[in-house]
Amino acid sequence: MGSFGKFAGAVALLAVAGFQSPAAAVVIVPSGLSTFTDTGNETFNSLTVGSTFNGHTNGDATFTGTGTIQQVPNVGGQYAAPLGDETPYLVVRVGQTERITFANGATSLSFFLGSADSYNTFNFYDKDGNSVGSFTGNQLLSPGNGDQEGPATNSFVFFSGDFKYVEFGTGSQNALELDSLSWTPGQITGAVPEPSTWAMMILGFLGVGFLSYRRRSAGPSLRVV
Ligand SMILES: [Ca+2]
Ligand SMILES: [Ca+2]
Repeated sequence: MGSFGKFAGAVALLAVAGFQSPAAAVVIVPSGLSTFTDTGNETFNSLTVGSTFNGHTNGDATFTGTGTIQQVPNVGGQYAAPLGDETPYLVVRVGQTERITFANGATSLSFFLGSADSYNTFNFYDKDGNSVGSFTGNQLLSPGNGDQEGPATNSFVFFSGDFKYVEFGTGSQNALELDSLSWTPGQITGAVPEPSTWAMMILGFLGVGFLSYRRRSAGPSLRVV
């Protein structure tokens, strides 16, 4: 294979490898923030208390599922507001799930988790539905015993990674309660060029390579000085 052939092969390999950056798994980032403040992309405050708000959209995020909006007063054995929270918040009870799907994926997520329980689940998925992170309430805020009064089980939690959607659940016991949700939009769809764009880019690379090959082959008399 000539030098131009090798060059073109290398360009093709780089084009395939370089644009498929591996997605980062979702990890917990310790926050240490246990004082409730109702801020963020979604405070749930504009939603109707008692509603499932299924299909609600907020910017690039779409909420689907059977979770409901609740607000103080608490209902024993059913749900309790996160510590210090007197505003509307999200509750997921037994048999319910709440999914948040991000149009272009997301690279971070945070919220104030109330009365963390060991059976609360927080599952992250990529655009193909593969798990990229799976956590329990006990992993987020230990000891995950559902305490409604202490900062250990009522605190902001942060996640970092690449994901398309996240799903909240609570197994066979009540309940998962959270508020003050924020996220960073990702680039899952925006980063993938259309096929025609790919063809133009590869042709462009090959053209540059061919010109450089021609210049090298022509000898020193044609060099621009
Ligand atoms: Ca709220
Ligand atoms: Ca709880």
